[in-house]
Amino acid sequence: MKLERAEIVHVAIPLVAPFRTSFGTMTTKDTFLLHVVTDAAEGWSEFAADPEPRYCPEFVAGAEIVLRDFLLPRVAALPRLTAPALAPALASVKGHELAKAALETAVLDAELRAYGMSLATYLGAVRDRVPAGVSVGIRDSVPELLDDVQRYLAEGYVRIKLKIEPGWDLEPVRAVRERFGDELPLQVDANTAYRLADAEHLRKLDAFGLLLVEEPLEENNLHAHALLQQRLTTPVCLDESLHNARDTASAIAMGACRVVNVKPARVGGYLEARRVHDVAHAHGVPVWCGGMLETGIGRAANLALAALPGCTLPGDTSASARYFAEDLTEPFVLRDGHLPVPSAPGIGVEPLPEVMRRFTTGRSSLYGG
Ligand code: OSB
Ligand code: MG
Repeated sequence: MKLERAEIVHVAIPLVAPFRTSFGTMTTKDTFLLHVVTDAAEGWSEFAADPEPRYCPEFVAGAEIVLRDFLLPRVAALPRLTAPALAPALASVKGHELAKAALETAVLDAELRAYGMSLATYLGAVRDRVPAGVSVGIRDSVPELLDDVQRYLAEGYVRIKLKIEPGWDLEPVRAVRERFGDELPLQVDANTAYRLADAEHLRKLDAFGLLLVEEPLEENNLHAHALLQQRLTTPVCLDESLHNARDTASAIAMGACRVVNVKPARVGGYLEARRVHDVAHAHGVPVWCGGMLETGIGRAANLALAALPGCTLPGDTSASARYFAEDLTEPFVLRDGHLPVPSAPGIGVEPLPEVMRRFTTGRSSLYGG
């Protein structure tokens, strides 16, 4: 393949409800779609981060510059454009995994469409539907939280993840356990809000039979996570601290995590995400596919990854209606607590032109055209 054009479409889509985590409150999904045109086919992807660098160092305006000035020129210079050729060609640009992931995914979408193969088949998916969990944001009061959880369970979600932070941890977890019972698959995500000095406090979570506690301590502090894991019976799961398969192997070897959250965007794309999965699976460490409140474009691809054999825990890939009144693609609908894995070529979905137009806040050409 040869790259002919690359453009980005900025979109801003209101969330159905504000989503609060320990790092901030989101009310709108504000990002861009990346559209690549090659001589063989076209591809789409979604940049996963936000306008502000609160979850990770990357952000929307920065990613646009990185793509335009550093990543796309290297990709355009490739004699033969294929998705696996991207990571080596982009290695001289440090970091920027989320921007690299957007580019690799759009190219992979085009390449797979040219071959008529789905991303799920390409990655080695073993399921055609995957169980859906849901990530429940911090609320002002416990009764409001219980209402949210009640509603999601009524919709069929098979696993609940509560966002926690200091001051919003033991009480909401206890309340959810008391109301919905010990059998409910339940986990928590701190998004780096605690310190190792909080270990005795975090140990109180052990009483609630949680599936895992996600990224409790500082990003990239594998040593502290290993020390914490020694003091907890609840499995530690890493999110922000895992940037590639090598980190994942180190974290597992050190005992810094007993579960892996794989987000393709965070590790530079689906090819590295597959390797993260493989490393964890080879060690018998359960994997699940995380999310970044993606539109249908990003979620379609995540569902393919969630269908791999090592993804033995329900992921954060929820239905369109959990995020948006109107999604950019045909909506993903929950059926018996599961979402379908797209089977059409590439990521299997496309933006609906009319809907995309309504949510578009700007367009720019980054290469060609
Ligand atoms: O830490 O997993 C996270 C959303 C945005 C950024 C980080 C995280 C999340 C979620 C929601 O927990 C996952 C989703 O439903 O897409
Ligand atoms: Mg997380």
